[in-house]
Amino acid sequence: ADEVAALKAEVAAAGDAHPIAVLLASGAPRSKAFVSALRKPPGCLAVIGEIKRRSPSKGLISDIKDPALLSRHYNEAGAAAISVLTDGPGFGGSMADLEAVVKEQARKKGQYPGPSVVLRKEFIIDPVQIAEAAVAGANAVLLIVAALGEARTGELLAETHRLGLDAIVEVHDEPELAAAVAVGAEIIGVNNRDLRTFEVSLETAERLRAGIPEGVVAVAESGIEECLDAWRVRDMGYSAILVGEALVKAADNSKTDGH
Ligand code: IGP
Repeated sequence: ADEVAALKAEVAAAGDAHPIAVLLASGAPRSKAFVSALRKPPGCLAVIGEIKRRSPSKGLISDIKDPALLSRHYNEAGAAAISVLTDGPGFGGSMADLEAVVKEQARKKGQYPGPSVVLRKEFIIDPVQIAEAAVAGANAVLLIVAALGEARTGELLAETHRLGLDAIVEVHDEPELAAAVAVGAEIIGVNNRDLRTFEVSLETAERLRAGIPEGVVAVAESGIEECLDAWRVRDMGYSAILVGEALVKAADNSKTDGH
């Protein structure tokens, strides 16, 4: 909340010309690039690779020297999208990480098959953070129903679309799923990790799958450690997975691109 207040003050001090102020005033057309990247035919799975340095439950995951290089490795391995944690206190991320990954995605455009789309992973509570994500070049944000409640999730989803971005609406139980459906989420992420207890179980994804309407992109998040886990959620009918720790740890993060 302090960071949001600071960002708002910064934008206000810069006046109407600040790119975030301009975007908030005028909105932007939607490309739907992110949602399109995650839509897969049955039997196929889109992978969202996450740049995750640390977490409250695991502590240090990896000392990532070069987030742009890691995102390129994800692309080379066939990822459909990149998720970048920008939360500093809990996850060691930053807007600089997001900007580095966006820049790399723009640079590599055309070098690999597949899309170059980026999710800003942050505890979003205010439209100014969504505008900040858009100005930084992200294609989507995360909206967590457990933190926002149904009404606020709906408001922020409308703002996300007005600002030209897509949103993953995150749920981890039946009432939250009902709220996500009620507000018209186009992408629903089922988090297998309970953010309060940190307990992880793929049974959450299994239990909630039937409640995700046809036409909505179903994403299984957290706790996917090996191929068998991915195949399990694919067979439940998910079209995408969001993987952090397992992919971060599979890469050699000690190197930089040499720039
Ligand atoms: C990735 P894992 O278990 O593969 O590292 O999880 C991702 O799902 C997790 O980072 C996540 C998250 C969140 C982090 C899901 N929802 C909300 C912060 C906030």
